[in-house]
Amino acid sequence: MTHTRHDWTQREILEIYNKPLMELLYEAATVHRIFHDPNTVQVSTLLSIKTGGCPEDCGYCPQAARYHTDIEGNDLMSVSQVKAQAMRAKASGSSRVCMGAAWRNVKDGPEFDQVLEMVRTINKLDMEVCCTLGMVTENQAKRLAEAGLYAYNHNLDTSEEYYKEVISTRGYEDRLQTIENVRKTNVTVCSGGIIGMGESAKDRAGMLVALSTLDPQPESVPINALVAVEGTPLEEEKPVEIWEMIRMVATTRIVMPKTQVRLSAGRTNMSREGQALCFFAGANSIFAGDKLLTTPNPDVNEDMAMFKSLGLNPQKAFVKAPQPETVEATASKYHALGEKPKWTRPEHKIERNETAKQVAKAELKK
Ligand code: SAM
Ligand code: DTB
Ligand code: SF4
Repeated sequence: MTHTRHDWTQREILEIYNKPLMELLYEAATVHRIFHDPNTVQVSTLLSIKTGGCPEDCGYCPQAARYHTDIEGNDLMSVSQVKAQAMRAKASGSSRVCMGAAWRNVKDGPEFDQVLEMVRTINKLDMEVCCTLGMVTENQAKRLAEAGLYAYNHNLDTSEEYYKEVISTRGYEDRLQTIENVRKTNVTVCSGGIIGMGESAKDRAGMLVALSTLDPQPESVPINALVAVEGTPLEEEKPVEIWEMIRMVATTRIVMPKTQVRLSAGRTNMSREGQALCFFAGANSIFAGDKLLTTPNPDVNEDMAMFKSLGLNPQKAFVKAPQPETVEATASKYHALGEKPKWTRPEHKIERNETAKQVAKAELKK
C-alpha cells in the first residue's frame, strides 16, 4: 500500500486548491504535522555563480540576454569566492547553498570542472550543495553526484499548456528529461514553479499534477511568486495575492506530503503574518540572504527575527525529512486526539476509518 499518491488528477487538485481557506489550511497543516516537524524550516542560500547573458527566452527572467534589464552580468565566479560566500552563509544559519548559473545547459569543459570543484569545496564545509545550471545530461548528473551534489534544481515553472506562453526556446519535455537524468543518480530532485505569470488556477493545478505524478516525487518543491522585473515580458504582471500563495503552498503540501516545500521568490512582498500562514500551510524551507539571484530578498536578520517570533528553528544540514521518530510521535498525538487523516479520499487505497498512526506506520514499512 502506498500513501504517497502518484495519480492525482487536475480536477482533484483544483478542488483542493479551491476549498474554503480554513478547511484547506486545516487539512494541509494536519498532513504537514504527520510528515514533518512543524517548527523546523530549512534555510538555503542562493548564490549566482554566473549572472546574465543567457540565450533562453524565459519570459520572467531578468537574466535573458534578449531583454533589456538593469542587472549586472558576471562571468563564472572563482572557487575561492564561492567558498567565502558559503562560509558566510553557514555562519548566518544556512544549511544549504544553491548555486545558480544563467546557462541554457551545462557544457563539458573547464567551466563545468570549476563548478564540480565548487561542489566539492562546499561539501567539505558540511553544507548541503544544490545546483541549478540549466539542462544536464545523465553523464553530467553522474559527475555532479560524484562531486557530492545533494540536490539539483530544475523547475517545470507552470503547466505544460501555459509553459508555451512563457518560454519558446526549450520545451516541457526537455525539462522532464533533465529531471529524469538527475533521478538516475543519488542526487535529490528539486523542482517547482512560479505563480503570478498570468496563469489560471487550472494551470497551477496542472503543474502540481506534473510534479506529483513523478515517482518518486521531488524531494523539494520551490514555489516562487513572480518578481516582475522591468524589461522582461512579464514586467506588467500584478503581484499575486498572499491568499493565492497560501493556497498553492497548502495544495502542494497535501499532494506531496513528504516533500520540502520552499517559500521561494517574492517574499519581499509578503508580510510576516502572510509568511506565517504559509509555514502553517506546510512550507518548510526558505531562501535566505538579501539577494535571490539578481533580485532582492528579505535581510537575513529580519528572517531570523521572524523565526524567533514564530518559534521556528533552522533545519540542520543532511537531516532527511521525515524522521521516523517524529512521524511516529506526531502520528500518535493525532491518534490520541481521535484524528483521522483528512486528506484520504474514498477512491484512494487507504481505508476510510484508518487512523493517522496506522497510515504513518504503513508509510514507514515501505
Ligand atoms: N538557468 C537555469 C534554469 O533556468 O534552469 C537556472 C537558473 S533559473 C533563474 C531558476 C529558476 O528561477 C527558474 O526556473 C524560475 O522558476 C525562477 N525564476 C527566475 N526568474 C524569476 C522571477 N523573476 N520571479 C520568480 N522566479 C524566477
Ligand atoms: C527557484 O525555484 N527559485 C530560485 C532558485 N530556484 C534558483 C531563483 C529565484 C530567482 C528570482 C529572480 C532573480 O533573483 O533573478
Ligand atoms: Fe536563462 Fe534560466 Fe533565466 Fe531561463 S530562467 S533565461 S534558462 S537563466
